[in-house]
Amino acid sequence: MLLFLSLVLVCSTFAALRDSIRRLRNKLLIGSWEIEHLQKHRYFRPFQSAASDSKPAADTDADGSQQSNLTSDSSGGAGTKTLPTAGSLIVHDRDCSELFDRLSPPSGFYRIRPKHHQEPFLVYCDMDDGGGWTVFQKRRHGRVDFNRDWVDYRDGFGDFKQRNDEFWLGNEYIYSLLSEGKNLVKIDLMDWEGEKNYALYENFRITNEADKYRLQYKVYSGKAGDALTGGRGMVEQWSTCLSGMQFSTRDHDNDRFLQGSCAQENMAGWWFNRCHIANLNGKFYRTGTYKAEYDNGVVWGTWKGLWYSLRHTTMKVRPLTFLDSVGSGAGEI
Ligand SMILES: [Ca+2]
Repeated sequence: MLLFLSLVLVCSTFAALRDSIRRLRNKLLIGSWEIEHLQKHRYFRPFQSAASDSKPAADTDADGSQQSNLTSDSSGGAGTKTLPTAGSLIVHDRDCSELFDRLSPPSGFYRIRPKHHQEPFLVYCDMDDGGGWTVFQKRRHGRVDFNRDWVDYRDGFGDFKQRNDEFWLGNEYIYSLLSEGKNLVKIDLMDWEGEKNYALYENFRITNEADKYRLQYKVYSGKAGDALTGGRGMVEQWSTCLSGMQFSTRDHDNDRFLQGSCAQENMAGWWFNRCHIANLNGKFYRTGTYKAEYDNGVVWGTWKGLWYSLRHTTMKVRPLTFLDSVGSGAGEI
C-alpha cells in the first residue's frame, strides 16, 4: 500500500514537472516570436557605400518623373550609430510596415526593397486602417484594363501616382513581398451602395514564375466569406478553390478547366481552377449587378454572388507580427 502511494506521488510530481516544462517552452516560443517582431520592425537597413556621390537611379521613374521618396532623418535611426554622408540619405524599407514603424508617414506611394539584391520599386502604402499595409492590387473606377497578357501581370501595370489609381503591382514584385510567408493579406471590398466588407488570409504567398506564381494561403477570417477557397460546399470547392492554383492570363492557360481558358472567359489574369467564385481582376461593370455570358465581373462570390461586380477592391499585405494600434476591420479603402 505504501509502495502504491509512493508511486502515485512520484507520478503526480512528474506530471507537474511536465506541465511546468510545457509552460516554460511556451514562454520561450512567445519570447522568440517577440524578438522576431522587434528585429523585423526596428531593423534599420545599412546605408550604401559612402563613396556614392550620385543620386540613386531608382529615385526617378522610367518616364523620368520624380517620386516622393522619404529621406531618413537623424532621429529615425533606432540603434544606429553611423549617420549617412550626403548622397546616400535614401533609405529603402523592406515594406510599408517598416516605413510605418520608422517614420509613420501618411498613405501614399513610396519606394521599398523587400530583398537586398533587388532594385527598389514603387508601391502604394496604406498607412490608415492600422497602418503599414503594402498594397498590391487596387480597383476604383475601371479606367485601367485588367485583361492583359502574362508579361504585364508579371511586371505590373496601372497608374502609380494618385490615391485612387488602379494597378496590379506585378507578380514578380508580389512574389518578393510575400516570399517570407509570415504575413497577413487583407482584401478590402466595397459595393456600389458604399457598403464595405473584408477578408483576411494568413501566410498568403505565391511561388515563383517557374511554378507560375501558384497561390498558397492558410487561415481565413473576416466577414466577406472565404471566396478564395470557394465557399463552404465541398462540391463548389472542388471546382473553385484557388489554393494551390497557378496564375493564368489570356495568353497563358494554367487552370484546371480542360475545355477552355478561364482567363479568357473572365477577361482577367488571376488564379483559376474551373474557374472561380472570387476574381478581383475581372471586368469592371459600373452597375453592380450585371448580365453576361460568363461570370466575369469583379467578383467576391461569398459576399455578393457571381453576378455582382464590385466597385472598390484592395489587396494589401503586412507582416503577421505587426502590432496594430487600432485594430483593422472594415476601415477606409
Ligand atoms: Ca484551361
